[in-house]
Amino acid sequence: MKEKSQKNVFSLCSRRDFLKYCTVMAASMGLPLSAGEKIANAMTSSKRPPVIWLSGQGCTGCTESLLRSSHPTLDNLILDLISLDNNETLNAGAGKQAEEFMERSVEENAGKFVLVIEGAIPTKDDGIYCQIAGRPFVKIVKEMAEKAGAIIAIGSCASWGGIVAADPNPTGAKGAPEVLKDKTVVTIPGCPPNVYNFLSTVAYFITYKKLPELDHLGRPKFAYSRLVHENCERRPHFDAGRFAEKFGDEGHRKGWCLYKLGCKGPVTYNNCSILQFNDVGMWPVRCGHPCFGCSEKGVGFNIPMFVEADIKKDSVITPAATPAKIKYERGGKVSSTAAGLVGAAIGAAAGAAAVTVTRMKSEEEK
Ligand code: FSX
Ligand code: SF4
Ligand code: F3S
Repeated sequence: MKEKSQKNVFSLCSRRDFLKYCTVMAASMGLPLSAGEKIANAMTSSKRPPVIWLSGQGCTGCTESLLRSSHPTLDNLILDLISLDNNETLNAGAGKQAEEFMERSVEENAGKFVLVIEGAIPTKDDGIYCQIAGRPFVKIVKEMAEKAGAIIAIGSCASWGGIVAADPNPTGAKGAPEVLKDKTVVTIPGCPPNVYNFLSTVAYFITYKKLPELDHLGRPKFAYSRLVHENCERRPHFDAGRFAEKFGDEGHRKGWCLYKLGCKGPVTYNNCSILQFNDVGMWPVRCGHPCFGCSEKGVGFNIPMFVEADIKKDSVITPAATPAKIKYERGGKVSSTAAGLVGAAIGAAAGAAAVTVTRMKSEEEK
C-alpha cells in the first residue's frame, strides 16, 4: 500500500471531520486542544513514516481489530493514514513480490518506520515453530527491530506471550519485550486490543517523534492507567454487594456485578469500560461475561476464570456517577471544558476519540 497524498485522504472524509477526530484524540491523550491540528497535519503528511506489521504466533485477532476501526470512517482511510506498508493478511501482493516491497520500504525508511509485532515469538529449537518465507520469525523480528524507529507489540501475545505462552508453552513462546531486551517496546495488550489505543499511539509517535509516556510494562499510560473496575457500569452493584453467583441466575440476568463469577476487572488495567469496542457500545462485562484480565500480565490465561480477584487499593476508588458528556459548541468546536472532562474522566484514554466522535455526531444529528 503506497502512501497517499492529503488530497486522497480527504476524498474519503471531510477535513472538518478529520480535524474533529484528531482534536478529540488529542484531548483523550491528555494533550492541549491545539495538538489536534498538529496530529492531523502529521498524519496526512506525505513524509510520515510507514508502518511495517509482522505477524507471528497469534490468531490474527489483532489485525481483525484494526479492520474494525471506523473513525475515521473507512478502513481505507485507516490504511492510508498510517501508511501500512506490510501486513500479511492485508497485503495486495503475495510471496516474493510482497517481501520485496516490504524490504524496499524498510531500507528507504530505516531508523524511521514503526515496526508492529503481532503474535508471540517462539524461541525454542531456534524458533523453528514459526517461520516466514523459510526464516524463523524470531530472527526476522530481531533484524527488523535494529532498523525501526519505534517498536509496538500489539496484543497480549506480542506483549508477553499471551495464550500462546500459557503453560506448558511447548514452543517457548515469548513476548517482544523479552526477545528485544535492549530495545524500548511499546505494548498494547488485550486479546484483542482496542484498535484506537494502537492508532493513538502511532499518531502520537508520528506527530511528536517520540513515544507517549509508558508504564512499567511498556503500556501507554493514557490508555492503561485505570483499572477496568474503576469505571465499570456494574460498579454500583459491587459497592452495594449485589453479585451474580451463577451464570443465568437472577443477579446475572439483572446485570449485577460479575466479581463472584471470576471478574478480573479489579486487577486489570485497561480502558475497556470507557472506550468499549466496535462503536456499538459493547465490551465483555456489558454482555454479561466477566473480564478475564486479557491485558494484564500474569492474569489473563494465568489465573483461572473461577478464581476471585484480589481487591487492589485502586479498586475502591469510587467512580463518577455518570460519565462526562462531550458536546459541540456552536460552530462545530469541541468545548474546552468538555475536552478537559474527557481527559480527566478517561485518564487520557487514547482513541476515546472514536467513541466520542460517534456520540458527537449523534448530538449534531439531534
Ligand atoms: Fe494474540 Fe493477536 Fe489474542 Fe489473537 O494475533 S492477542 S491470540 S486476539 O489476535 O495475538
Ligand atoms: Fe465490573 Fe467486574 Fe468490577 Fe464487578 S468486579 S464492578 S463486573 S469490573
Ligand atoms: Fe480484556 Fe477485560 Fe477488557 S478481558 S477486553 S481487559 S474487559
